[in-house]
Amino acid sequence: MANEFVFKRYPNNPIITPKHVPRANSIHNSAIVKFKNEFRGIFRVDEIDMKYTLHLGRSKDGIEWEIEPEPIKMKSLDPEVYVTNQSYDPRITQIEDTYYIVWCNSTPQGPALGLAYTKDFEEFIQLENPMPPCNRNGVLFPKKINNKYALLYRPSDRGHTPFGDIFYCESPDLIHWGHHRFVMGPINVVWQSLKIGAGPAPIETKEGWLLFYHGVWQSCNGYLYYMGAALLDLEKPWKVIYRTRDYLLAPTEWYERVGDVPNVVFPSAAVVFEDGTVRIYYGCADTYVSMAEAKLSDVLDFIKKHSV
Ligand code: BMA
Repeated sequence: MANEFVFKRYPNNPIITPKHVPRANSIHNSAIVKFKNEFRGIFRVDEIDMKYTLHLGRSKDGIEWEIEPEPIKMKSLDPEVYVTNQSYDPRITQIEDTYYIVWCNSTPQGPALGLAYTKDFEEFIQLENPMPPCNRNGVLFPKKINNKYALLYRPSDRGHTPFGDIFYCESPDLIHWGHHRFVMGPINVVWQSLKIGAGPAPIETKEGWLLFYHGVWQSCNGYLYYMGAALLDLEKPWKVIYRTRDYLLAPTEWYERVGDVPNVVFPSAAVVFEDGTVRIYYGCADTYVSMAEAKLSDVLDFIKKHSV
């Protein structure tokens, strides 16, 4: 089965452009979930002073969006948690009736994960810093594993790192994190040979946790970002059962090729529908948000047939 037959891009991509927010330079790498009978999103908005912040978005169908012009103001139980005016690349995970957001703060000591929750997408409460800098691409699993909250993250450095591995850790209370395990790193397959990072919240399937991730390689003209997927063990998610050799999505369309950072597809949200469709929302060229859909069963078949 060819790649093109697994994920189909929405014909009217990109669904979000900078025009959605008056001060936006670009809107990309954003998190979207179903909420009641609607959709909610946390959007990464880079403004015209190039400050990047998180904005709330609301949608009835997941395609037409209204995005708040002002960034989300989170409340914090502890004034010492990372509070920065530069926040980016959120992921949302629903655990029971609570939506947890993990994102990356630009701190003077480097990129650092932030963690907050909301129950209504009106009030956002920021929790303890889950990890010291430098860290990116954090995302929670949608349920406790072995009775603990479980998080994927990627140690990094202060710049656009030429390395990146996915790690796993767990916590009894979302405050104390431990049991750190290596999950997977770059491999000798060009599009994922430099670094990788977790995408949307893992999806539970009978065959394992389905994890979409981005893989990066470096050409003579900079970094290129692709989407792959893996199946992780349900009980021990640091054990990789299958991992795609062939990519599932590559930057081939104009809106993925041309933008502030060319040649980037950056999966950051996945919504599963009752008919077995999985919809990926992904950042495009650090400028737009687009979506692509596939049958979950086709994705699982693809991963198994095209595994390393
Ligand atoms: C990464 C992050 C992402 C971005 C990507 C490509 O390091 O900064 O936000 O999409 O680079 O520029």
